[in-house]
Amino acid sequence: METVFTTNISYSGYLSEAGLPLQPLPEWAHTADTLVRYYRNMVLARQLDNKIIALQRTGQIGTYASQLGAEAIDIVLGDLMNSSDVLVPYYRNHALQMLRGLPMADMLSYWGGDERGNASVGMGEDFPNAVPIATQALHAAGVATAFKIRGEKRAAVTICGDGGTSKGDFMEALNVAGAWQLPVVFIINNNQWAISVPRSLQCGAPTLAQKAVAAGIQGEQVDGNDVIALHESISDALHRAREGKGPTLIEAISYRLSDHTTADDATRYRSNEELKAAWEREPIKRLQTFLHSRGWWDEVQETAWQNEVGQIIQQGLTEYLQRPPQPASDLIDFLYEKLPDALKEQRERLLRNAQPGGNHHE
Ligand SMILES: Cc1ncc(C[n+]2csc(CCOP(=O)(O)OP(=O)(O)O)c2C)c(N)n1
Ligand SMILES: [Mg+2]
Repeated sequence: METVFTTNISYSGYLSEAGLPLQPLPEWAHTADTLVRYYRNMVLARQLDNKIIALQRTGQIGTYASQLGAEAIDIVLGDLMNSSDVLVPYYRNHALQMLRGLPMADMLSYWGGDERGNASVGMGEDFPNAVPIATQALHAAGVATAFKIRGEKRAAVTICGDGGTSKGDFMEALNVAGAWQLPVVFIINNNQWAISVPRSLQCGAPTLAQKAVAAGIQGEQVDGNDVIALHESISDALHRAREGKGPTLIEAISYRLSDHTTADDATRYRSNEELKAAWEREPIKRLQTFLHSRGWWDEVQETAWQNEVGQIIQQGLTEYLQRPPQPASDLIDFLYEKLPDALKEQRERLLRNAQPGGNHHE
């Protein structure tokens, strides 16, 4: 018997949980600029996330999927993707969408139940949120196919959760990306839970990254709480895609520090000990410790930035809350090119019964 194929899956990390370098850092991490920007963006993402949950609790926004614990993945992707690349996100990428141009008020509108927030001009050619699990992986493969046919140096980037990797769509997308060597980067936000299903029950393989191997794609694991490791992996993958060197699958190991959504109560299925241990690994504190140790960030800057972030959020929030609600006729208006008679009548009735001012935020 001979071995016809073997492979290895790498795992990379640069900063320990305590914010100490685990290995020599890449050149760009020897200066403050990029890392301080990452830090500031993560702090903004987290404060905004907290604020949105408070809005949901007071009935001012709908069911919301928190990003708590996944900030590093979004922030680094947002920095490294070119505006000409295309993002095909899932429902946990608010910070990334905003870094790519989605105005905060539009993002809030979407989560407030107004679909117009999901069709924002700020999104450029990026795709809207995908709620059906893993369908976006195939959309990204389609986008990447177009880039390849046109000979454009652009990358399609798509993200899904650990649970999403069990869907046929995900495997189909990997397969076509490998077969056609498409310029696409697949990111798994492996936050250890798919609602109440733990990673251990999700898949029998020791890594999710190895799913790439069956498709002829490079697959790797990276510490998803470590902005330096993420930066290295993602910039390589984007470069490879744009240069026609093929797709990459990156499994970013993170942890969902929140409930699945505001409609969930994770205390019913996961232990406090596990959550407590995960807080020790979260991405913001460790980068803050590292920045402090280099003298690149201090308490004065922290206070100033926290205040500024508060104002930025307040501005977006005010804009959102002041928006007039969607006309009730929108329920019907985009369904047909030519409206059937029965719906015409219903449309009239909807408009007649619509409350002036609406009840959007109540
Ligand atoms: C096709 C489909 N099936 C089921 C659901 C219901 N659902 C919403 S989120 C979710 C779990 C997803 O977990 P994971 O992929 O790990 O992503 P996470 O939410 O943890 O980021 C499920 C099953 C759905 N949205 N779409
Ligand atoms: Mg998950």
